[in-house]
Amino acid sequence: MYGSDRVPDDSDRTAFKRAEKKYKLYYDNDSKSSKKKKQPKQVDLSEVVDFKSALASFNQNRELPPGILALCSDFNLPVFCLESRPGFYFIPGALSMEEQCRWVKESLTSFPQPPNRTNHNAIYGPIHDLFIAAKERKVLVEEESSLTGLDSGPNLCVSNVEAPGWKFLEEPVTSSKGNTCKSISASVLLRKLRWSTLGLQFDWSKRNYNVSLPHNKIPNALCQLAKRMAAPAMPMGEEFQPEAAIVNYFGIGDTLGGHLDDMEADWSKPIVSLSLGCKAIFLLGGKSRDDPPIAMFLHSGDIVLMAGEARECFHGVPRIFTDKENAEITPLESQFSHGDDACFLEYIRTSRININIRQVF
Ligand SMILES: O=C(O)CCC(=O)C(=O)O
Repeated sequence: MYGSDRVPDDSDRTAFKRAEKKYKLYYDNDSKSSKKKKQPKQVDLSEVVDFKSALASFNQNRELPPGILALCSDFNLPVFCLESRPGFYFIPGALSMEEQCRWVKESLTSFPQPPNRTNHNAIYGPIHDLFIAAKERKVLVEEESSLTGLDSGPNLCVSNVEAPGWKFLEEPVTSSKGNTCKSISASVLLRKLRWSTLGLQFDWSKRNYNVSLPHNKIPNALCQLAKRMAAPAMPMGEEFQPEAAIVNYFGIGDTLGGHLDDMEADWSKPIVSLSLGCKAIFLLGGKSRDDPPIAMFLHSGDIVLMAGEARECFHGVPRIFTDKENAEITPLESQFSHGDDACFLEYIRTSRININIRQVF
């Protein structure tokens, strides 16, 4: 087929791609053209594993759907495994509502703070206090070089020869030449936040950890949580040392394509992955993209561990549900619906946050 301009059909795709396409958010064509709000296309979710209902049935009568096993351990929460994917563990509802609120807040306020890097670094350099700036409806404005701004009037963009960059201001400003300085609102930047990295910094361009980049240690409380939750994946009682974390932020229509996390030295150590906010579909494939993946729901408060053989399995997130009926975040919304928390509420009701914690060496 080389050189042909035939449009690829489903049979050309890997099993993983086909599943991504099946669950991805599409809109009904009809509703697009009408003035009515776009309606998401209906998806058949009957094959999506729901560990929340598996837990309910397990608690009621010790019964589990075929292929799902309950881990026997002295861990203080029910832990489920998949017969066909050794090394994969699912802890439904592992985080209390207080813990979920805490990590949502930290993910938006302290985790994107320099020296932690975010997807915005490449364009804007380090940005401080993005969430506060968004709350205060500020705009990020490009500073004009002092050479052009030296004898300008009071409207000039802030000059700084040493480190021209970007700065939060109350409103867009006019440059010395009378042009409006480049600017973007903080709330748009917050919406466009896709990832931040904690601890050892991951360099996406080189796909490795760059130990020479300035970094802080992973906050102690997150470290302790990850150590505690990693225990079911380490039955010999080994220690899990959290050294790096990637925080993924998902808005409406965002996805995370199928991939492997293969830059860590010791794959026997788990990746501890926390879900917060809107419900999502997680695809757990096999060692080849041609292996049909298992689809499962991730709810706010769930924890997934991937260790050993499961580290070699392709995985991704093709869908988050932001509509009221499917997002399943009413309890979290109520937690955030008082006083000073309205900004968190506004963000999380159409978003999902994933924090995945890793031992690198
Ligand atoms: O968002 C998730 O639950 C999965 C994240 C993930 O696979 C990753 O960051 O490598």
